[in-house]
Amino acid sequence: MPGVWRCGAHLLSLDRTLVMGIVNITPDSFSDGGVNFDPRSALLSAGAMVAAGADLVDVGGESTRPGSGEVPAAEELARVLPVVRDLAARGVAVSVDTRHATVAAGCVKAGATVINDVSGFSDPAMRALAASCDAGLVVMHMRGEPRTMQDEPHYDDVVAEVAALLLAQAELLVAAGVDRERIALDPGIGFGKTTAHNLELLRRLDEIVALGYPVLVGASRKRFLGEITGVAEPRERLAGSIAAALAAVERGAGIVRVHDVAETVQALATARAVRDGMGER
Ligand code: HH2
Repeated sequence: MPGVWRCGAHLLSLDRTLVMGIVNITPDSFSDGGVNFDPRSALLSAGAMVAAGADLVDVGGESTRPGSGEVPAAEELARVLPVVRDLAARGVAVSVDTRHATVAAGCVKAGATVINDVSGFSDPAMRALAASCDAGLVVMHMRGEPRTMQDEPHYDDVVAEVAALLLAQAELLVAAGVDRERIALDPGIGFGKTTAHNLELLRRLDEIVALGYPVLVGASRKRFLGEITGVAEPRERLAGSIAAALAAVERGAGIVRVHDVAETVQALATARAVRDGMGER
């Protein structure tokens, strides 16, 4: 069901899996906290990701790891704005990872072409902003909020419940005047979910894909990979991250959000070549 994802000036083809590289300008993100807190380091990391084949760079100024608290919006904006502005000026498709409408608005003005909202556009101010611009939108599912979301999450049927909420949020955006082709859905791996929930969402991802929107999956380095493999250090979860990305793509994911761009691009190219051959080359 490939097509396009309309993200401002960028019309992204979904014929091939899109890779979104992660740059967290935070002191406390769970796997790369502090590494890119300095804007110069963030720009260098982002540039390396683009050179390695990233289609988009997702810039975040607030960690949403389990247990984290909110960062004031003004502080978050000050962290991300210079990096967003610089990358956008270089023609990079920039996504801003925020749940704050004022941060998203500032970044769109500075050239960001995607708003990635882990709270799924549940804030009416976010939906109003979405309707007033032409950025791509990532509607992610989160149960609760980061501070408390891992306190015994319960679902009767996690896939059905996540799918229903994502569809409802997408319909709210469409009703507000947003073009469907701007919307991507994300089951929110690790956001108010146990390892069993995350695995079921990956195993039955085709049910989310069947909603008819491009699906983004962010499993990179996450805690459930540590639980499966016993690898405690997030930066050492590369192999598990790639296996999860490939499993998601096999079930129809169109976009993967990853820390390790070069390695993921290589794995995806190999999986694609096995499936389709090498074509005319
Ligand atoms: N995961 C994280 C943050 N933003 N956005 C989307 N759409 N999907 C995700 O799965 C997702 C996300 C958490 O990962 P990370 O940014 O590496 O860590 P932190 O929240 O600690 O900054």
